[in-house]
Amino acid sequence: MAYLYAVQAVIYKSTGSWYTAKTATGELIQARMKGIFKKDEDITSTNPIAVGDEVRISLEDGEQGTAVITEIAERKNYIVRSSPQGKHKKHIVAANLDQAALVCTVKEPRTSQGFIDRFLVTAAAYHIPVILVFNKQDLYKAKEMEKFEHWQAVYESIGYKVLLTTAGKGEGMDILRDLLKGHTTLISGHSGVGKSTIINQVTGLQLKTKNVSGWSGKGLHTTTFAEMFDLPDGGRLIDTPGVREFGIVDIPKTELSHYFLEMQPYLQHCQFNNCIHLDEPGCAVKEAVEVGKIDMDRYVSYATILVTIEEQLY
Ligand SMILES: Nc1nc2c(ncn2[C@@H]2O[C@H](COP(=O)(O)OP(=O)(O)O)[C@@H](O)[C@H]2O)c(=O)[nH]1
Ligand SMILES: [Mg+2]
Ligand SMILES: [Zn+2]
Repeated sequence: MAYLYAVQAVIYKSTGSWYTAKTATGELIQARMKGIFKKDEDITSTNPIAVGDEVRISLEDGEQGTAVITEIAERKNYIVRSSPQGKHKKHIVAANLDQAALVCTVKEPRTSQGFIDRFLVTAAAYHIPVILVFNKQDLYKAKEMEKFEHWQAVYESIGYKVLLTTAGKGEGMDILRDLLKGHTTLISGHSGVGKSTIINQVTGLQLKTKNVSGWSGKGLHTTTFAEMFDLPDGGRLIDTPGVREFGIVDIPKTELSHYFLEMQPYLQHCQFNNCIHLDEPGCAVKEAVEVGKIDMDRYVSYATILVTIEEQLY
């Protein structure tokens, strides 16, 4: 088979064996991989190409406008979760991100702090800044507002941006648009929190949104594949439907505290330099928790994540 010509493109969608690639001129081309080709040596992932990847494609002669992916550019970064094909295999969710927006809700469905903190750890490990978008403000009564304000204080003091929005009514979208402009942003969060509603607001698209299923309070999944969308004023959004959690991969126990950013100033003051801040004497992190300089719930998240890390892997 002969190839017509080769061009650079960016992967906008992956549905398993076919990829939607967008060229610099904005043309969408269906592309696939042929055979096995070299990819980043240090990644043992179950998917060699992910949304956000920059690739080189060759148009296929005789085929109907389809192309073959011949090269993948080195990734600036990528975010992974453990693969459905095995706990110790990685699945790349998206590549080449500038930042992530985690959409949270205090109500319908309730996002747990554990979920938020696991996401923040993964993002910090990949040096990806995070915006926490608390959506569905219209549903918050005094109790939920109190919860939000507490989280806002905690996360802003660590250095995260925190927004309060009612995407359903377009409220808070201007600030969000400003933060998204010109960047590639991964948008994540539980199903039903309003990701598609937010994407529709900021892109002008009309993606399907889904009612939160009544009895469980958990959302239903509408789509399962990651997909990238262009923003009207420049920049892109990557939707990751169906991704409930990102795995804490590649983080040794002794390094987890580095990704709880507010713990960093205390780390060098622990008595033991391999302190994991659990039961060790002279632990500066635990002292900071005791005097309220580190939020107790954040420490609980830390300890909870710590015990899930399997030491023998490192
Ligand atoms: N009350 C309220 N409902 C919202 C808001 N934003 C989205 N929703 C609703 O929440 C449900 C789930 O939204 P969707 O965008 O599909 O969430 P996704 O699963 O995260 O993509 C839909 O019924 C939306 O209409 C909001 O700001 N307030
Ligand atoms: Mg959705
Ligand atoms: Zn310590």
